Amino acid sequence: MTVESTAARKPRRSSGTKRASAKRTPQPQSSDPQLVQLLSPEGERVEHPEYRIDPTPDELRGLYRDMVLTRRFDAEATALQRQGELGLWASLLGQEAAQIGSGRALRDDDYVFPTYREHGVAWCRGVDPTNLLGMFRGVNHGGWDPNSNNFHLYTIVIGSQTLHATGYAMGVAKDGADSAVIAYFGDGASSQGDVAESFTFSAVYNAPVVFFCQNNQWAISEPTEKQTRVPLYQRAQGYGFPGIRVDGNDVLACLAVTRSALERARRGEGPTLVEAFTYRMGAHTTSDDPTKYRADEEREAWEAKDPILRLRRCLEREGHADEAFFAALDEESEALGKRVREVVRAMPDPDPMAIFDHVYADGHTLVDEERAQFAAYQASFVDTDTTGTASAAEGSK
Ligand SMILES: Cc1ncc(C[n+]2csc(CCOP(=O)(O)OP(=O)(O)O)c2C)c(N)n1
Ligand SMILES: [Mg+2]
Repeated sequence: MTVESTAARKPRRSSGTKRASAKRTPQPQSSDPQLVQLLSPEGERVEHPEYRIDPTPDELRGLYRDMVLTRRFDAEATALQRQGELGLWASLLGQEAAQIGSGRALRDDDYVFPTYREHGVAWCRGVDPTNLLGMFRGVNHGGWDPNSNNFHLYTIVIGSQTLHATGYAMGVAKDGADSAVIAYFGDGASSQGDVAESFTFSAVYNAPVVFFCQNNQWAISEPTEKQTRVPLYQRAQGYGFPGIRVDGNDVLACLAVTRSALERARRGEGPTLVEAFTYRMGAHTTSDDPTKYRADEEREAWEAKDPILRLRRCLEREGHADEAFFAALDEESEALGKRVREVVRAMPDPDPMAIFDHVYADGHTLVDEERAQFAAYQASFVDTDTTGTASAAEGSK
């Protein structure tokens, strides 16, 4: 060993010392035994020692229909944002299997705590897709009654819904009910303290909750390597509950794994972390431009694993769907797009003063003051001056 290399290996304390650059977290391959897969990207069934599923042809076609209609709805919402009808949209493109598979594993009495991207899960819960758009159009603060479909409102504060889900699940257990709770969150959210606290509480209190992490590889422009040094599903071990990684582009595997985790919760065996390994094929939201931070080849590689194409290949391979089925579904998709467009455009603007309602149950002097100020401001836009003298707008300055 040369003198130079010994010196280079000595730890130095100077603040200017450069640290070794971070290693990339190994990415699993489709053939990874730790990745549960029941359908290959070519649409062939894959055997798994622990997870099996035997859907009828009708159920297979149903899952396909769910994914196609969800994607069509999502594309329409993206277009509506581009046309100025929505302020923002967070597309689920590429994540249809993770959402439909897990969503169809739920029972009606189970309760869902979503992020802002769970349009496919909302679909499975029976929430009218047009209701998802009110908040993105800025005409309401939610758009549906969470208790009508056991589907909580979209949550933008990253990771916070895992705490809501945990608390709710602890309540379910206290009630002695046998329903389960599922919390959706992303790879980026896994770095939040709220998620760590949820893991601790749910484990210690044996709460009937499934943590469903859609690892879509990106948290806006931050790759998963910036969130973790170990595969995310392995985090569960440190909290004392099982973690499982599933091919998030395989709807059958997502259905089987989520169903099993929910059953475990119902049996009183506590939480499970499911990491659905998938890919966000679109932008983070319509405000984002992923070409600034990721290579086209990455997206192209994932296109070959498209969740919808995969199930279509399976349906065709096994002879469960013919051209008439696909043509009818195309028609249904177009009708959905048309309905979404018409309903959104007809959404009435809210009364601007309504923002002050429901801040406090019994009113508050500060809110009353702000309401009066805002009312005066609104009135300042009313053109009451027809004589050419001072207008209301000037008077309010
Ligand atoms: C507490 C909090 N911090 C930051 C943000 C801004 N933010 C919005 S989305 C996002 C990334 C979330 O990434 P991930 O959890 O992987 O979910 P994905 O958007 O990929 O579905 C961030 C940082 C936020 N909404 N809330
Ligand atoms: Mg993400």
